[in-house]
Amino acid sequence: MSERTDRAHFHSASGVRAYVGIGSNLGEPIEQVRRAVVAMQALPHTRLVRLSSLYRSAPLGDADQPEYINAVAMLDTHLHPRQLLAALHDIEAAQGRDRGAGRWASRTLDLDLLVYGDERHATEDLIVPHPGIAEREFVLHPLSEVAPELDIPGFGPVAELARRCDPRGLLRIEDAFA
Ligand code: A4P
Ligand code: MG
Repeated sequence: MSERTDRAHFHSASGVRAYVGIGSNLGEPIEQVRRAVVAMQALPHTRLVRLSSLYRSAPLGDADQPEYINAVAMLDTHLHPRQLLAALHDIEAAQGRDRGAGRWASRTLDLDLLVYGDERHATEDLIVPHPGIAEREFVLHPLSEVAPELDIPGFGPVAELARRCDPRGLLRIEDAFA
């Protein structure tokens, strides 16, 4: 844990604002996303502040797999980034995520820590902001929906990045809380 992270952790009474990317393309994806949201609402020392609409998206990587449902959650948390990531991995596991399936393979649930406050951190087990954040339409569009003013550390304003990212293959399907 870097000194920077500790400062971020103790900085604000409401905790650190973090964003989580949610993705699923197996086993009733919309239901998987809803269950993940319920599980995140139950995380200790964490408050789910806002959730994007759900988006249907064409698979990145191996095209021969079902389309994804993606969304982004805004959290305020007192968990350190590694604690938060471990808790997200626990939620994935509880929803039957098969980690043996390989990178970019179909999955019941993928929870990526996209942004953790103004933290910039890169070690083998944790990279924030998430390295793919600036190229992915299924991340940038829901992220700019929940946080249009966000300046992604090291990448720039999310609204600008989203404007430059072709939303082809992305379809906003519903308000998750509707
Ligand atoms: N890790 C390091 N930093 C992070 C972070 N910020 N958030 C480590 C999450 N995990 C992080 O992740 C692999 C390792 O990265 C973990 O051990 C973790 O400690 P993973 O979730 O086990 O593996 P993965 O998801 O297969 O790999 P990765 O790189 O996260 O893949 P992506 O980038 O999530 O891609 N197409 C559409 N349309 N929508 C999708 O959501 N998702 C993927 C997966 C491919 N295509 C997609 C979508
Ligand atoms: Mg992942």
